[in-house]
Amino acid sequence: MRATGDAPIRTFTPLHLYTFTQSHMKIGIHKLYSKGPQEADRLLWGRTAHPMTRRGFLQKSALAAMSLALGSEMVFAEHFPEGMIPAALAHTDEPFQLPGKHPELVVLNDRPVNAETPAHLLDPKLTPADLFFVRNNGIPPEMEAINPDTWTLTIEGESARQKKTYTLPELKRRFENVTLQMALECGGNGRKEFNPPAKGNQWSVGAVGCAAWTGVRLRDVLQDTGLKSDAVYIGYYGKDTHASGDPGKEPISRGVPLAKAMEPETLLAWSLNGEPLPWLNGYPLRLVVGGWPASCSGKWLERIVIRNKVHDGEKMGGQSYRVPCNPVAPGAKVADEDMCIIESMPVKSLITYPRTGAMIREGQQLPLRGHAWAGDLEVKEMHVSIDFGMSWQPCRLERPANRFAWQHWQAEVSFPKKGYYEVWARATDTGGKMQPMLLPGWNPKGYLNNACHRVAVKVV
Ligand SMILES: Nc1nc2c(c(=O)[nH]1)N[C@H]1C(S)=C(S)[C@@H](COP(=O)(O)O)O[C@H]1N2
Ligand SMILES: [Mo]
Repeated sequence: MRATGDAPIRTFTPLHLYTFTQSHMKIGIHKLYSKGPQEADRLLWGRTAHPMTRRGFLQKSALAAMSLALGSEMVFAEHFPEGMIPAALAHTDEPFQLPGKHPELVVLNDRPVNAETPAHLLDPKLTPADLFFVRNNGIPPEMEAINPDTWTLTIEGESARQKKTYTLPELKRRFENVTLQMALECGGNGRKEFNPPAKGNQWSVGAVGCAAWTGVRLRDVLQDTGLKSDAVYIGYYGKDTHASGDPGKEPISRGVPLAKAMEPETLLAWSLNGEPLPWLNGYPLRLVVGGWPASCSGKWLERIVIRNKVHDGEKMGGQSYRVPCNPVAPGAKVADEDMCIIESMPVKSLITYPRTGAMIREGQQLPLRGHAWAGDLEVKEMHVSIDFGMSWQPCRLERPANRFAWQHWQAEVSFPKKGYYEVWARATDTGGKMQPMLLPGWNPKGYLNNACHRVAVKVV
């Protein structure tokens, strides 16, 4: 699903676009195999090795994926050793492609998989499935082991009136189906810019996307199970497994206060842009919690617990998805008890056209566009600057399709003379908060960087 209405990029072919600042960090096949051959097999081909022989059994789908890459069927595939790069591919170091994902997604890490979308590929009004970023804390369940017809979701917990299990077809049949556009952004999006650097995935600006999600309201299902009067929080559990292989450990199990869970937009979703969820984005069922860190939106969702206290699952405590309750100096150590759970995400925007490095002729106007979002709030105003924030020009800003959808903006700018410029974009939310021009408050884990997005432009 590409952008609706005006055709993106093509409209502007008179522009000569080239890239002089982009460095695409991608992982080649050798690096991938050197880091973990079994994992590489699994990631590239969906192959899992036989635990005893380390050979043999190659699933049909893995065989198909390999055949596709090699251009013909590998005839003795059952004897091809596990963790070995097919010779036909071994002479190249082509960046590998994630299953179901666009080749230009920037892979930051493959164990677990983390990949972000370059800003210019976020230009469509809704982010296409193959371009939707991926943030995995563990190892996803094997695609082959997932059957959407028998998939179940169990609701339980100390504050549930009963324990109840629903199959996915039952959820679809029994509760009202809703489709909403909602943006998801990783709490660590923009971490790359913090100084001193914060550990974790070095996201640039692309750990965000906005899709049309179809599902049922979590509220309807929780009410069907029944809540005790002391219920205050929910927590999720997914079918993915801990990267260490330890079955006793959860990769992540986060949650939200009951009030957020009960909002009419909080969904149990099985579809993204009208298609089943992509495997890496939680197929066949996930939570979608608008406006809050995407870590609240559990993937491969199997179980929800209704809690009588703040959920204490993996990555709820310590310093995970928390920021200092009060501002701290860059580099400061902050005690766990002085860290507060991130709730609404801050106001933010992206320039999705042109891509950075755009080159235009002197005297030409440059059309600009992008999206803006503001957590639980709405974006009220959008501005751009070509003089490093000395003056700001207002943009046209659309209303969101529904609460939690990102909003589209457009503008045209002209430049006084030939030379190098940067376009900076700044959104303001309905509470009057603006994006900071450089960096917001430093925090130990590098969350919530909502600094202005900027692109380079040359006028020649
Ligand atoms: N089960 C499960 N759910 C999960 C995660 C995960 O690793 N496992 N990652 C979370 C985090 S940190 C983010 S940012 C979003 C990313 O969603 P996406 O991969 O569909 O973009 O999923 C969240 N839900
Ligand atoms: Mo995240």
